[in-house]
Amino acid sequence: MGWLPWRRSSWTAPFIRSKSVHSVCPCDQTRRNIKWGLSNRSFSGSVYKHKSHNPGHDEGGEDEEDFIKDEEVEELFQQQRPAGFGEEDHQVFIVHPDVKWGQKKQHLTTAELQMKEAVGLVRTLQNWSVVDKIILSTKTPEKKLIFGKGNFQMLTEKIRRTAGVSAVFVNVERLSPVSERELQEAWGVKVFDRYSLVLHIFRRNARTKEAKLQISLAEIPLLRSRLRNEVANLDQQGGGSRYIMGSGETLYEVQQRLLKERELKICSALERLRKKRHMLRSQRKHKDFPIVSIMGYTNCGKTTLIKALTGDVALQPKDQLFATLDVTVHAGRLPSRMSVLYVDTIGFLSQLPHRLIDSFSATLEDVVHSDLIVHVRDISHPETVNQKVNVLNVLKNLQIPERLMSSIIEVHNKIDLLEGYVSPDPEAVSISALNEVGLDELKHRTEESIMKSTGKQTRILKVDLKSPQLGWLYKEATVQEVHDGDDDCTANVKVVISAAAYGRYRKLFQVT
Ligand SMILES: Nc1nc2c(ncn2[C@@H]2O[C@H](COP(=O)(O)OP(=O)(O)OP(=O)(O)O)[C@@H](O)[C@H]2O)c(=O)[nH]1
Ligand SMILES: [Mg+2]
Repeated sequence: MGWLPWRRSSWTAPFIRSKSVHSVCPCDQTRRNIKWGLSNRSFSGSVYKHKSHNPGHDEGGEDEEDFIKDEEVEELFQQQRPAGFGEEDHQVFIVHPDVKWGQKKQHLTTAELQMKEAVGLVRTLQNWSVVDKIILSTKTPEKKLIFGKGNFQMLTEKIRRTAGVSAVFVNVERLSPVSERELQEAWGVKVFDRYSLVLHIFRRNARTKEAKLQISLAEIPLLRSRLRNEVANLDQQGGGSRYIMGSGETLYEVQQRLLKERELKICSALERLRKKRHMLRSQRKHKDFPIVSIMGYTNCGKTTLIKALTGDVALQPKDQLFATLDVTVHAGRLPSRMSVLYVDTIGFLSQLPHRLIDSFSATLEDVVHSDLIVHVRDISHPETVNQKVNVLNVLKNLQIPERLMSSIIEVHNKIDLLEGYVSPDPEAVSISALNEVGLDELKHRTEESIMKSTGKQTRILKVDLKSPQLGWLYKEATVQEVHDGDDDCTANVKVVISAAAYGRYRKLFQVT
């Protein structure tokens, strides 16, 4: 699914939300059609490369170069930004509406923890700061001004009296265009909600073409809101809904049409990236590497863990929310010497507006095709239980097959921060990714699970050294040991091999 230096002390609860991830993007149907045609080893965010027995990591990108040009993506990314999405820095006043009753009440957390998270989100943006904050109760969160009359007046006075405020962050999922406009008018500064703030963070952290396009797509609803507000303003001056002479369209309709065209352009560019990956995959010979998806709440230590498991120096864990915005693949080895591919994924966050998740869910769709999911938890986090619930809800909504859901390995990370930590769940693996503690057990558990899910087996094969059998096994399976056979021309070879590869071996070399 990254951003500002994330202070551990001021930590908060990030986010994935239990919401269907199937998106409303107009190119969805095309995407689905393409998806059905894909091999079962597809990864939207990345293409993996096989380098003999030392496959490296790959962040996807270079191979798609000629398919969609940087300039084309940059144009879409830079051309139209929602208001307030420039490079400017803000001094932010945070307002957290505390809903005490009704459907919108949050049951698994507290207003204080949610405020901490809000502070963390703002601080994730470099050079942004929090000038003041307030938790204010409301019985009418659905109303335009969110608060009752008295509280709203008090809040407005407080904001206007606070020196240096350049923006207000209202810690709700999404403000309606009308609310946004009226709050901006009342407070005289830019107003952000979670959707726009998180998108802002995404925008600053986006590096790859796919991330940039996904962000541009997620920004479309903000552009629509802005348009609606602009037209409302123009109408007040008697302008927006008039027909443009000779066109039969109003200004609003023209701008809406342009936005729709932009949306389709972005969808088509995303589709081209996917098609290209599909093509590249089909061109490569299928390699039998098991795939392990590393998932979890943002900042729980996914990237740190993969770095520790693979020694991949290119990986850069950061004390930031949403440091990883793209799915990347990294090769490592299990105790039997079997090569395995670890997939680093975008972190989850609770109460993230579903349209945002929709845009990024494509990067998670392919997790469905992995052989194992490792769920990493920051066990030192005050909201660790809430985070687990969020992550599992999202996984359910991704329609992960039951075989994967039931074999998830839960990892309790950052145990170095909790003295003498003993997991209450005997099935969980306790580790410190940072200090590389507990990784051997994790690798053994991973291997055990993969052997089960892939049907791989350890076999001892009698190999004819005059034939290319041994070379083939080195390429297609994991050779663990080679011992002299009964004569000079044979060897006994211990391999880990899948049922499919063993079938191919027997057919190719006519072994019974
Ligand atoms: N103390 C401690 N810190 C850790 C451990 N593992 C990771 N961290 C720190 O936690 C922060 C986040 O680590 P990342 O690996 O970037 O987390 P992530 O889950 O990939 O985060 P996103 O990509 O933003 O979702 C970094 O500052 C890490 O150094 C650990 O075992 N102990
Ligand atoms: Mg990461």
